[in-house]
Amino acid sequence: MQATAEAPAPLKMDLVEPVFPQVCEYAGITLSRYVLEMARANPEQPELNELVSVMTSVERACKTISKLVRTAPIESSGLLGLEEGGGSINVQGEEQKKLDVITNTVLKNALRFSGKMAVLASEEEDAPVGVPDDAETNYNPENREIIVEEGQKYVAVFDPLDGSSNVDANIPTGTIFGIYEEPEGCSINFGDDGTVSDQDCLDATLQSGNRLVVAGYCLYSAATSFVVSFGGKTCQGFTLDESVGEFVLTQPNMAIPTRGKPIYSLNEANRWQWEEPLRDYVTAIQKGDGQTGKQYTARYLGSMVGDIHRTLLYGGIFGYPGDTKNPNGKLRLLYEAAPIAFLMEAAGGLAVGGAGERILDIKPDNVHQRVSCFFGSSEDVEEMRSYYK
Ligand code: AHM
Ligand code: MG
Repeated sequence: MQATAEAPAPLKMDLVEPVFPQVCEYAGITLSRYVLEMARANPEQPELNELVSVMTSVERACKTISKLVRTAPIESSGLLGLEEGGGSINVQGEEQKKLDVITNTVLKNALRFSGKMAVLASEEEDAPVGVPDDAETNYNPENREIIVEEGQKYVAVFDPLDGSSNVDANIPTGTIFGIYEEPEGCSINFGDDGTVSDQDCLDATLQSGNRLVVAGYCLYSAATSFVVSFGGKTCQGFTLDESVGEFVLTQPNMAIPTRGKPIYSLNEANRWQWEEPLRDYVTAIQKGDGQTGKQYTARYLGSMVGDIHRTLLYGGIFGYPGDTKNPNGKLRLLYEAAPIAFLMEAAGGLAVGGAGERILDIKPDNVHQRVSCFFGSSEDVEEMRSYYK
């Protein structure tokens, strides 16, 4: 059984994976080397060289956020608790933590100064923000011939600290990011004062996940893990070696088991608001009456990046379904569900919405749009969908 009826749209890039015939026995394969080799392995895609600086910025921001999250519980750091003592609310009506705001600034600045960004959209920003190219002003003040070439520009979407409501209790959190190319024919027009029209930014930002060129997450837990897919064909896992401050390849070519460990991961407090087929599925796997005959166990952190990391490694199913109170669930399509769906499919898993549609094929209508979603081992996700037939 297929979870989606129509043939999915192809991915944006078809990349040759880098090979590593020689590996330094002391340093291993670092994330920086992987990204550089990816550009060398695909010389016919020169824009990958520009993605190198974008990825360097994301990597640096994640290392900084990892350090901030780790030191936050130390009282003198003053990083825990709510922004402005609790009065600060983001555009989605949620209270902002101090760390939500700080980590948003860290990631935003890192990306802005990569010089490759056209637009940035974040869970913590009301609307996408344009990034004016300041190269000419900074390096060509006398209006001489342009010395800094304009290259491919990118659109970044991110959730700087997903699961931040857990952070005071030292429960894992994560950064989720996705990088799109600026759409063809799109030119973001900056006014004399450097402002950009909301519509220009929106048009560049509202792309479906199958247009992603890179997506990934960084999990801040007992170790800091960075999982990334270039092009959506493979999924690579790195771990931060804190002694040298480098991400090292520890889980090459991550592949989610077709049928996972018997684990389901859902906020079951919402069970009585779920659709009946979903309730029936969960009841069946709890009793050992599902296709495997095994009794499933529940694992739910309430912090998606941690739940997704476990699901990628062990398999099973994770979801945040819509319910009668919130028909589209809780998770945001653009900067939460789509980047995770990109990784999940790259690892051989499935990522579907509430009607069984492929999440990567859903085109967002607005930046903070929510989507009912399920991710996991293909056989587990298909078994769940079979209850809807
Ligand atoms: P956030 O973006 O405000 O941090 O919320 C997203 C988080 C996810 O990490 C997690 O899967 C979900 O919220 C948990 O929500 P709930 O507490 O309703 O189960
Ligand atoms: Mg979030």
